[in-house]
Amino acid sequence: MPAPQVNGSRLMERIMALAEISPIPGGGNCRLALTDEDKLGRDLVVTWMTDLGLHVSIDAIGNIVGTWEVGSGAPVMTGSHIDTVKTGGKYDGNYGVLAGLEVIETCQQLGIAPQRPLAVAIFTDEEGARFAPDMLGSLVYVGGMSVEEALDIRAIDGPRLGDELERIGYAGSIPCPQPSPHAFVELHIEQGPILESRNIRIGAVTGVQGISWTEVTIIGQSNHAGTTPMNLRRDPVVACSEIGKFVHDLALRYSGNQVCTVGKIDIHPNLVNVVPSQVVMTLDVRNTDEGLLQQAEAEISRFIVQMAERENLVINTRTLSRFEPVVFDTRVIDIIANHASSQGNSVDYLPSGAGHDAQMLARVCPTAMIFTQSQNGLSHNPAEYTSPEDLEAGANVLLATMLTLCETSFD
Ligand code: HGY
Ligand code: MN
Ligand code: MN
Repeated sequence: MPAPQVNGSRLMERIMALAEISPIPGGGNCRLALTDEDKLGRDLVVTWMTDLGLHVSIDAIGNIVGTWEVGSGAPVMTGSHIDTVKTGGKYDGNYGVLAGLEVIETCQQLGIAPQRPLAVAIFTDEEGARFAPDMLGSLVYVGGMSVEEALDIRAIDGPRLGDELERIGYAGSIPCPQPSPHAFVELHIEQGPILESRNIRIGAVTGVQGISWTEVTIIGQSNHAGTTPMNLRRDPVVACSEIGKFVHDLALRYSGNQVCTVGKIDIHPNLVNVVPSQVVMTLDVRNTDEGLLQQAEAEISRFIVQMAERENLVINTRTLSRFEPVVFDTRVIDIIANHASSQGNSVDYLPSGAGHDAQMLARVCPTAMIFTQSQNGLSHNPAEYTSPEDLEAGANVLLATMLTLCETSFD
């Protein structure tokens, strides 16, 4: 009996329909977490879930779970996110959610009756771009942060998370942590260059690298740009520039999987003729090795103290996100790799450079991920692209993997 196949064009139709919500030039989307645009995306996918006859639940942090209530016991769950960064692509997160719906619709149409319920989750605020930390909804889902603490998080534009959840109508009543799924598998684009460079169609993901986000507030003294001699200045931009260069050079010095990014800089008062009074900048530091990540953090902290002393500044730091590297369950990884190759795909193993909701579900149940290629390794960019053939191939691996997980005991 040939393996069941998803309907690739139906999957693409849904991906393109969701991409119509808050499109940006270049073909991507801007649906920052808990904005009106995010609400519109949520409403559309909930409609699709309801049309499929799924039981739709919304929990206290706004996670949405659509469950096809067949079989018995804890569900096999897939899912991802549909919030985006400001310059997001069509596929980051969206693909994994919509492929989950495609898996269920395919089973329904082919009369496949899984032994366990199948669930598709939309986790709140995976990106962390508006409300840090990232993977917030799945973190709360598994009990890694209390609902109360999460609801009080402030957005970079000011609002309280709980108030935004109420405002968009997704403040659910189901408490967190939620019951653990039987197993979790997330389908996602790689968002990096590895699969394409190896000419591999499917990635069996071994884990997720460690993530360290820090907000650095550098306080100096505003002054006149024309009258203030250089030796009397307390200019926070000098420290900001040197910290930016330091973390870049550190990443090159560590090489390997070490990456460092300064993604956000806010200068106050941000005027041409005023020596700034304050700079707030962010550091995104990652490594697959926890020891090296801690070493990098320690070096950066020491350098920041030196900058404060040398430039006569006050520099405060605040951790926005800190997650250790995660290793996925080899039993799930093997199921993915076996299905991928038996379906005729080239397969390889790789860690994820990006954070994903799967890294949180891995705390509570057997979990792994499936990757498909990102053209030119591009992501968090409206030009993000994965071919329909690859998207369909990934969804077929997800279908087979979820059905096998339904029949797999992990005792
Ligand atoms: O930051 C990340 O790795 C993910 O996109 N939230
Ligand atoms: Mn993502
Ligand atoms: Mn992302």
